[in-house]
Amino acid sequence: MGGEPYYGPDFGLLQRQDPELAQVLLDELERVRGGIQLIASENFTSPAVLAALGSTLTNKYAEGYPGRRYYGGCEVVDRAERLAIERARTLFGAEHANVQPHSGASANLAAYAALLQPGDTMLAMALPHGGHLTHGSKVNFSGRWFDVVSYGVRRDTELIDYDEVRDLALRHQPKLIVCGATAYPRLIDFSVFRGIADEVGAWLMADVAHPIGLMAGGAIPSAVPYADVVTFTTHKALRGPRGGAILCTEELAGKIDRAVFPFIQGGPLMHVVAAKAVAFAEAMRPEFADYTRQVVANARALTEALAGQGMRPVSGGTDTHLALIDLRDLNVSGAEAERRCAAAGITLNRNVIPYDPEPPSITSGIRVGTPCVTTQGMGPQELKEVGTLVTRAVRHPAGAGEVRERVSALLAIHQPYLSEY
Ligand code: DSN
Repeated sequence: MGGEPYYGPDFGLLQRQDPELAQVLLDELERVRGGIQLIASENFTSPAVLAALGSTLTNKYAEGYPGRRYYGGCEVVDRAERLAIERARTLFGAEHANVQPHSGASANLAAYAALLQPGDTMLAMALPHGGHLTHGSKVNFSGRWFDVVSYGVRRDTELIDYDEVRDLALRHQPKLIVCGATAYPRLIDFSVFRGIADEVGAWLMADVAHPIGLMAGGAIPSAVPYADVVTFTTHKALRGPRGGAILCTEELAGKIDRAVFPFIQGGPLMHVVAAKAVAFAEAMRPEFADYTRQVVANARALTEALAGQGMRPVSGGTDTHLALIDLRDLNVSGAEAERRCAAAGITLNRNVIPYDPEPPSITSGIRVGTPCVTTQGMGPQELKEVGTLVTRAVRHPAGAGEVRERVSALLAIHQPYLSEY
């Protein structure tokens, strides 16, 4: 490693033309390079992805789909979208792909629009147990427009209670069952969900925004063979641009496409679609498979180090890229731990734990993840040290300066966005 940082396409021009805004970009780059990033849903895209994002494709209106647009001049951007669709289908072994959703929330909105009518019943994981806002939270469209029944994790094992899922499905006869989570460190058994969905005649949707990158690299089993619809984001472990996508069976292809456009979105963001194509191609390389296995090994090393120092992992550990840490025994809230870690140069987020007595603004837990640090080239040895640094930052706030020095030493070797990245 070494050399000049990568700033994005023609950064010099931006600096000359708009130094104020250019400084924001520089400061953000300095922020991420000056600390350890443990937010489980973030990553560092490749310079090639950034180049596509910074391209002239952002100028083009392309409502519709390749070969069926409502604007002239789409023959070139059609090629970008066709590449993205074909690469997504190949990468995930899916019958159909829609690469236009602007985000994971938009992908979920489109999936619901394709499969449900307002007032229909859906069964999904509760947000306080690791689900997502769009899985039926009362403050979200999903909770307002649908009759949502929620399942959660068992109090003793902190694992999904599949018996409860089946009982609720039999009792409420949902039209749609949603599996997938944002703060669940364990593997989800998609075959069990498929069986329950078949038993009650429901559609099965897997929102795998978090682990889709690990599935792409083969580090964990894929949801695609089991779910009718798979929604995901492209910017987490998958390491692509910020955005969403949907995979589905051929049977649902028309419904999903019409739900994305014209039902919930207008013109697609063609520069982002192009960047998704770049990321899908990168994820097909053998190095990406190695990366995903390393992400999981690193998460395990980090979690074991934390557990060994009295930071209890919810469910006892992790099978994925993230861990959820219960801080109640330390008498430190998640919000306070987040602040203490920030003071020591470590970025992570407070997170509710199952059956959390604290509200989401405070929480009793923190969530840590390894996609970023793995992209930076760290391995299990470094992650053990990161576990020690997180523990010290949380337990001994007065020693933040010392932790920060060790963070800097680690970052001197492992920095994102150098020319050899
Ligand atoms: N907000 C994302 C996360 O951090 O998990 C999920 O959408």
